[in-house]
Amino acid sequence: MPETIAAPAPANLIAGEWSPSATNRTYERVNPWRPTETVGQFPSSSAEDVAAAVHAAEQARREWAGLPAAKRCAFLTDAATRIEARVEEIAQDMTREMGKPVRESRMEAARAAAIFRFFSGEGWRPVGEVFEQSLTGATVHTRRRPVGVVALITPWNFPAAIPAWKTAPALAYGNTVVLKLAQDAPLTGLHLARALQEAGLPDGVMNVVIGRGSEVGDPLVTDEQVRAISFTGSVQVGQGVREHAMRLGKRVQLELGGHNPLIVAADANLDAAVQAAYAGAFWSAGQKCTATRRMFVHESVYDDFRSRLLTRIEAGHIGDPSDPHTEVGPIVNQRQFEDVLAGIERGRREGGTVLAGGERADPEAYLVAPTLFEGVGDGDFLSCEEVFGPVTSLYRYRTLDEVIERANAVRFGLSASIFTRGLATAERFVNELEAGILHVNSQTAGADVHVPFGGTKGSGYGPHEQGRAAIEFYTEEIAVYRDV
Ligand code: UN1
Repeated sequence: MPETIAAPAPANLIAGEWSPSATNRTYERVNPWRPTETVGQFPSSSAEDVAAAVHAAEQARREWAGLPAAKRCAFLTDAATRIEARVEEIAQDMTREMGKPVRESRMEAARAAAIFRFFSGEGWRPVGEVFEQSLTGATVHTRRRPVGVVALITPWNFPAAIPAWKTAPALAYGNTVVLKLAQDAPLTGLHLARALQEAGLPDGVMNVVIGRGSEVGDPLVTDEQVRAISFTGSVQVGQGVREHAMRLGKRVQLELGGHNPLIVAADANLDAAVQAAYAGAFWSAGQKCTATRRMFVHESVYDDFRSRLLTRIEAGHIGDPSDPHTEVGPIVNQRQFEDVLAGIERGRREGGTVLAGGERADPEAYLVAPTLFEGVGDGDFLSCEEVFGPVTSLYRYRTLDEVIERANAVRFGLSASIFTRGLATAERFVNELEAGILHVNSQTAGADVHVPFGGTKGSGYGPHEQGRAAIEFYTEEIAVYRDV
């Protein structure tokens, strides 16, 4: 085992070597809870680093694809064990670098290990189907083949889970990888790379590049040796990635924003609905694309729900993300923090009433108090655009027809949830809500590792991620006609 991997070096990983950026440029990442505290210096990579990483992945591609899947997956099993052993260390780094409350960081680090475990099992699954030729009865069979070099562009808000759920299937199905880690949270993803390194993954099979999207993203997407791009991030950047990819004839998968509704029906268990509303809107400071942005409450229970939610907000623990009781920590960086405050201001200007929060909650940290609006019009900014923070709005509704229509009246379709005890109500919601992930009596966020994940409408593009669904993106299916 090379000695250079003793610590998660704040470096790129190219062809099995931890290396600084080609220009030696670095940037400093600060802790969003205490922005005077530096988390580390990281490489500020450029097109040159991307070219080296892609080249390494291309060199490693044939040999890796030629290994039996079970052998490839043995590396994932080993890495899963290493990640499990370091859940606490990974969680602490995650909290320090991007401000996720440690209770959620721990769950996420454990989830990354579970994702590696799930995909390690893929080495033992069938790789095709058998058919009879229609005229002769001779055999036709299909086979899944890896796509080749894949680029994985990942965000800061799930810095363990998302790199894991792209990397693990990419490797399991025989692709080689260039993983771009988010500038705001590189340390967490480096733990995953280190675990794979220590498991003995052959050099060049997985490469990691850290840097700015504008400097690293474009050369990565346009490099002709990159055959497929999986991207999670903002709508605007995602659309640019898709345009480039389509023009160049590459496979592309996008996970973008959401504007997720929670519906509280007249017959809901209100206590459970309030807990889910709080968690969905405010945990991780609302920095999830699955966070609850709109809460539609039946008029008969509106006042009751509103006062219980305000009590819950009052009782919520906000502040230092390294405190295990904290539920709402800081916003990731100053720019995002200012965007969230600007979104709140716009909500006020357009006539919304702030029932709770609405302001900075700590003089040093990028902390925004859980913010609840009322009186926001359906066509207003807050009802349509994603403000990536702990900001949500309450709406009153009368009929199921009306609420389904209003819930669907956004360009996004990632997740949605309903609280009801009525089977018929739940059934209509399940049939008619336009979203990729529907919850009956649970919050809008959260995703199980073995279940397909992805949005509809403007929330995503291409095949879903996670579970066995991931095979669609990371393999190409071929048909083999066998005659004698
Ligand atoms: C979750 O809700 O646990 O970036 C996962 C995001 C989503 C992942 C959400 N792609 O917020």
